[in-house]
Order: sequence, then C-alpha cells, then structure tokens
Amino acid sequence: MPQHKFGRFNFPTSRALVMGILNATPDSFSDGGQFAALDYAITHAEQMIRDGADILDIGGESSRPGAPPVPLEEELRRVLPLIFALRDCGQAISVDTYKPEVMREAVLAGVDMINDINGFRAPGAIEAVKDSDCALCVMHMLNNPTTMQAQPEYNDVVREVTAFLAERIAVLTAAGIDKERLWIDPGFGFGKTVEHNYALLKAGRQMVAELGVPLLAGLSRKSMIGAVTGKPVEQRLAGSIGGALAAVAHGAQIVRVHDVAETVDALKVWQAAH
Ligand code: 9MG
Repeated sequence: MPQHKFGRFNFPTSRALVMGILNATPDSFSDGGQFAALDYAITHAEQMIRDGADILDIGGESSRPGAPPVPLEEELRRVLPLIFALRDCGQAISVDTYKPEVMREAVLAGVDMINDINGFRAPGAIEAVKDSDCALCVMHMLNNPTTMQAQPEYNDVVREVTAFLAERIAVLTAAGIDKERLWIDPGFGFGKTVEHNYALLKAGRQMVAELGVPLLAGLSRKSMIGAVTGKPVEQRLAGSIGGALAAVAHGAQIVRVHDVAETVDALKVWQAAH
C-alpha cells in the first residue's frame, strides 16, 4: 500500500490527513503567564487528538499579516516545552517555523515535520533539517508577513507559484534531501488576493502532477473564506469545512485546520462517498 513517510509515521495515501493548528502564542495569557499558556495548549492538543487529528502543528509566532516577529529565544521558550509534552502523544508533531535554530531544536526533540512558511529560504534552514527524517512542508509566500498583502501582483499566479515551488524542490533535493520527504503548499493568503487564492486552489492537482510532491492546504478561517461567505473570522466554520473539502477535491492530502472534529467528520463522509 502506498504511504507517506512522515518522520516516525507512515501515513496512508488513500485518505486526506487532518493537521490541527496548535498556537503556542500566549497573547491571551499575559496574566497567567507561561505556565497557563502551556497548560491551555496541552489541553487544546489533547482535545484535537480525541477529535481525530493526524498531525499537530505547533507554532510560536503568528503569521497573520502584520503580526510582529517573535525573538528566537522567546519562540524556543514557547515551542520546546510543547514539543516535549506532546511528542509521545501518539500523533505526528509538526513545527511551524522559518527559523533554522528552532528547526534544529525541533529536529533534536524528535518532531515529524517542519512546516516552513518561508520555503526553507533562510540561510541555514536546509542544513538544519537535511540529516533528519522529518517531512518538510515548503510553502510559497510573496515577500514577508509584514509586506505580503500590500497589493500582491502576478502575471500568472499558478505558473509563478509553481515555478517557485519547483525551484525550492530542486534546491532541497540538490542538497541531498529525499524528494519523498517534501510537501508543497501554495500558501493561501500569503501575498495573494482572493482571486489568486481561488486560482491556486483550483490548480492543486495540476501542481501535484507537475511537481510530483503531495499538497498541503491551509484555508481555515482565512480571508478567502470570509470574502465568499461575508462572515467575520469567528463565523467561518462552515465556510472553512467547505474549503477543506474543496482542497481535497483539488488534490490536497493534508488540510491544516482549526476545527478538527468538524473537518474529520466532513472528510469521513466525503471518503465514504468515493
Ligand atoms: C503557519 N501557517 C499559516 N497558514 C499556513 C498555511 O496555509 N500553510 C502552512 N503550511 N502553514 C501555515
């Protein structure tokens, strides 16, 4: 049976996987401090596991447009205790970071995926992950989180994003990284208008066929959902489930979501109907 090698795990290719978003950003815990934030994140992770998440994606820095960068030491302080608390939880652990030093520590701590919104472009990023067996998610982003949404422009968004991903795959494999470890992600909302996002969503299968690498899609609660539904971020559950199913219909093998229980149920019904 064909499988995705994913760090310590082998996942079937016969169904889409659900990656639950686990924020280690203690914004709402300024009073309770670090331990309250850690406790809350662990409780949230345990709930996502009960809800059927295949992968937990731990992130210590928000990538929302305009979000301030987090210093290295602070990101490590947020992320590492969570990795240690969760690495033996039975599900795969991914770390969302673009910092090579965080990648190194995460790899040493035994995570299964590094999810880099910067496509492993930072100096030292490739060296940090090269000798591990982690899966690597290579995402496209135009510019950086501070500037990415300032009038993004492409002549042909699908062609340009595909070319970027092809170049990153070539660089990573030339460095000795097995192509089987790689995942591609068009980076919905990262330097794209609503039209760009939907053009990329519809081009999922074409990108997978062209690049020969499986696709991870993250649309959950994003503005591309709000633009179509007219709903604010806290009312985007149904739209996000629609987006997750659309992404899978267009070839995604992992969907990165906030609402794990609802997405897992929707995908079970989807799967039963195929
Ligand atoms: C961290 N992060 C936020 N949005 C994301 C997306 O769409 N894909 C990936 N891989 N990571 C994301």
